[in-house]
Amino acid sequence: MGMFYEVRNGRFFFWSEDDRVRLEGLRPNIRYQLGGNPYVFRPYLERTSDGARGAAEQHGLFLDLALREDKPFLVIELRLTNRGPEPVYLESVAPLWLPDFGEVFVGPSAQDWSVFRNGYQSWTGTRSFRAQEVDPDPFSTLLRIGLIDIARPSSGVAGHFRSDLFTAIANRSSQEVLIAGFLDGRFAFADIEVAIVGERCGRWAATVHYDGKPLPPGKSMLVPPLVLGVAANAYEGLASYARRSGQYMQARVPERNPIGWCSWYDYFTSIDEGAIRENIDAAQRLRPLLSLDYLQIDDGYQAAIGDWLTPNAKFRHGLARLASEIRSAGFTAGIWLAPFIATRDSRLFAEHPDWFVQDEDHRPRFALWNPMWGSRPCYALDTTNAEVLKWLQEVVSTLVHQWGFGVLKLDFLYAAALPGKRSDPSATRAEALRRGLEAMRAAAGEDTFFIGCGCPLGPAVGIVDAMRVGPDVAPFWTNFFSRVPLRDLHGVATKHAIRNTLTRAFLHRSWWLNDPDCLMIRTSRTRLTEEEFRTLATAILLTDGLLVLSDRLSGLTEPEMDRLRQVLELRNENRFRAMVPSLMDEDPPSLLLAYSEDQSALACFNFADEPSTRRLDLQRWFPQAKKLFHVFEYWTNQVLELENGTATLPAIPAHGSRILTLPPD
Ligand code: 9PG
Repeated sequence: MGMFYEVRNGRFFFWSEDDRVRLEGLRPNIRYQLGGNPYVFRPYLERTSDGARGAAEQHGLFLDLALREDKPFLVIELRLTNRGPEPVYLESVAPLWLPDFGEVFVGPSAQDWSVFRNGYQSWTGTRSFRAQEVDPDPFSTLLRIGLIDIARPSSGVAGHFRSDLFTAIANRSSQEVLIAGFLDGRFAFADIEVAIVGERCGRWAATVHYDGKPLPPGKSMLVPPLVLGVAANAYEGLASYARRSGQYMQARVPERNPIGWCSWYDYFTSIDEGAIRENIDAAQRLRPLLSLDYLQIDDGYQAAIGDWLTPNAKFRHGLARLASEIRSAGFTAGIWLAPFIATRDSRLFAEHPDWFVQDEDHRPRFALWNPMWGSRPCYALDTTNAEVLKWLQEVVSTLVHQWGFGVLKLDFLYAAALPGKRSDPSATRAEALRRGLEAMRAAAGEDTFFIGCGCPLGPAVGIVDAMRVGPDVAPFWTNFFSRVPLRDLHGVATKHAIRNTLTRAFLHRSWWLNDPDCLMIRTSRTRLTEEEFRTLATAILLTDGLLVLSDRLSGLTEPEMDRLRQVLELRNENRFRAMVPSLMDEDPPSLLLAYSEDQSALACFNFADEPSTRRLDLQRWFPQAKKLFHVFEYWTNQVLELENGTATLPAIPAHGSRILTLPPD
């Protein structure tokens, strides 16, 4: 489906083939400072002969806008040139912005709209919202700092949504979905804002945030291109956006999706050398059934947050030895670190108090307080400081080249992008983070597998191999904390992790490998029910996400081994490509389609707290269902009859899921 455009009276008009989607009267909107004064520049672009270009000028700041078609998208490209004698300090550049008299139209009644709101970082809850809903930020500043962008909080107003980098806007009664997104999120944060006021869309803006970055005299720069398109299906539209932007940003997408083990979700910080050894042995014994690629030591080995090369008393023989034991057993050794933060009681902080981002009061920028790490706060490192980058490279180089770690789980990465004063004021917050990541990649070399975590998405594309796309799983479904202060959306809860696994599935293999977080196989030391375990496994496997186990492997019982066998059976034969058909209609989405060469599957989730039955018209998604008389249900081993391609699922228990498997088309 194509998108058409026109420039009239200096304003842009876009519409779809059957006119269900329209954006009318848009203009660029640029905010900057010059000589200490703030200005806005909202030009009516004069069109050139082909209609696809426009130019304007204010204070020597030249803007050149070009529109081109790159099917199925229209690409809007802005170039800014400073022809004045002084630097222009850019606050924000919106390639497209809607003044009051403009209009956005996605089918009739705006009240029937649904807006996909992508979150800022790995852990930010991501979902679609209906026009009447409020996007709820975590309850307190203390919680917000590690989950959303504190510089861009939610407005808290019903119908007002701000989505990081990309969005989809759908209307119930329309077959067309508007897709909008920036092709490049590496060097500046950007978002798309939509406000639905009554029956209308009162605001639409696609904005790049430059955080006061100077554009020196005589210099010119390209603003991240914005793409607009219409799709019949939001998921497919977002998936083609993800492919296009992934290519643009030169994403790293390893061909092989490794299987790992991580110490966190059974031991938490209570790990020691003995525990790691026990798991090395157990992982070897697992071999005929499962060949793990890597064993990763998580949080708990370090003397302090920030002192990554100094192990604590529980790791007396050091990490090099443990890494070599992991390698001798035939696995890649992995290690966790939070490279951009340090606690007040670390040696790093004591020795280099000047290496940190500063807040408004010239104090080190507070980055988080984690009760698991004691009473001291953590601060954010200034990754625009050359000495900090050198130190980061030493840490990574030691871990990788001297001690032999081949997998690095890099956590709490958002800290490098927190607002504040840095030694290089010309870097945007995204650039600061990117420089820290680039330094680590350069030190590690190309063969080290990076897993990003707690990370704003754009700046990590092309650097990490895998990226956590949701909050932490936990040995429980939800709890009071995740339901109330975290708004049943953000932060630690298996339910929240599963939601993001589904809502961000289209990024997989376009921006990186998606890491949906660990699968816990165990049946004890967990409050997850059998049904909840299956739901987690279903989401991880059918989206082809990274499969990482996180149990004491030595203690796995026979029923737990059966669970593992069942999970591996589903994975081994397939590399699934996922599709979430109800992305815009439900939260969390209850359906997941998965296609592979030898099998198709339809998963149905019951996120409700009581059992529910479902009738599923399989023909809608699988033409082959027409010729079938029955389908198999994977978890219960039942055979279900098909009537005209429709299956009736017996009641799915609370938080449970079912997988119907079909032959490929
Ligand atoms: C280790 C863990 C695991 C996990 C990561 C990350 O805000 N907080 O206090 C907070 C604590 C832990 C956390 C996220 C937030 O989890 O996602 O896989 O590595 O760190 O500490």
